[in-house]
Amino acid sequence: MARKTFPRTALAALSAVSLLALGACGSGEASGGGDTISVGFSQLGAESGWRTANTESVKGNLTAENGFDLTFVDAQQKQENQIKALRDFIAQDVDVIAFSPVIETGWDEVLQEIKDAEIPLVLVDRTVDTTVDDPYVTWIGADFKQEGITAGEWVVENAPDAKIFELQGTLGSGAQVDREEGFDSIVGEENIVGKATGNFTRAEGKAAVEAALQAYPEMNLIFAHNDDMGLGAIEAIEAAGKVPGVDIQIVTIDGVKDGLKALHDKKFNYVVECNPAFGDQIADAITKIVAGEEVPKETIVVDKAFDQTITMEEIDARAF
Ligand code: GYE
Repeated sequence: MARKTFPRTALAALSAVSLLALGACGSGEASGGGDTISVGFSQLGAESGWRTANTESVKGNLTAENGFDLTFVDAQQKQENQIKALRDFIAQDVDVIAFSPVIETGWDEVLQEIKDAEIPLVLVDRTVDTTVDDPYVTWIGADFKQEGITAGEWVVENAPDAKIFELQGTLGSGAQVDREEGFDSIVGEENIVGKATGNFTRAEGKAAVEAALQAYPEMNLIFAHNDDMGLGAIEAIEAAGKVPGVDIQIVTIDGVKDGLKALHDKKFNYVVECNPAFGDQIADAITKIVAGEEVPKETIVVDKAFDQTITMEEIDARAF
């Protein structure tokens, strides 16, 4: 698939193009500061604790003090809003565009427009699946498939006979597609009694588990693609008079504070981290691109995993 390959050949050319573009229009013209880099950032939403932490990290690093003029737009999980924001950034002729795509497909036209405008693109967090050749300079995000594999390995080791319900993230998003592929490859499809999406939100996660409790009375383990949906699952399970973490085990991905507290309270059983605090790496990549320096085609943000032995000190010491 196109998004899985990271051709390096066009990188040098793109960097050169970005330099030329900067030379032609004048870096930081709009904001007045000689070295200011204007960045249009299309965030996909504010659906989860992870996303909130990621947004804070982006805004905390792409600051005026650090030399950036940031236009930040929240798309509220709607692709059409993201496409509009991206077109606005092209019209503004920003120095660099960064965005986190809500789903993988449907970007071909706008990615081509960005390319035609010769604005370097930094892909953040989620991946794209596009026919456009070499659409971005660099991608920074987590290895979602590996996160799913790590979660699956815990299940195989600790609950080998589990009847699993998989609470999927936004369907068609890189985070959903790859986590599911990784997890299912380890536990085996035959051990999964049902699947439904909770769109990465607490409310929709709760609703999906309410329905699953009816549809799959045998389920005794939920794999939630993020903490927020797992927290919604806790509410649904408790409302049904069952004990989360015991009657129905819960494995999640993210490791935001609320998720790790649920793990410490033994309502979650295992949490695979997905670190959202990589705004510094985004800022660094953008600075290098504008300076014409080479950047790697992909940067994987490193994740850990936690079990119920986690302490409150560890949780309190975390930045997100
Ligand atoms: O796990 C989830 C968020 O794309 C990695 O999106 C991100 C995911 C994250 O809504 O909480």
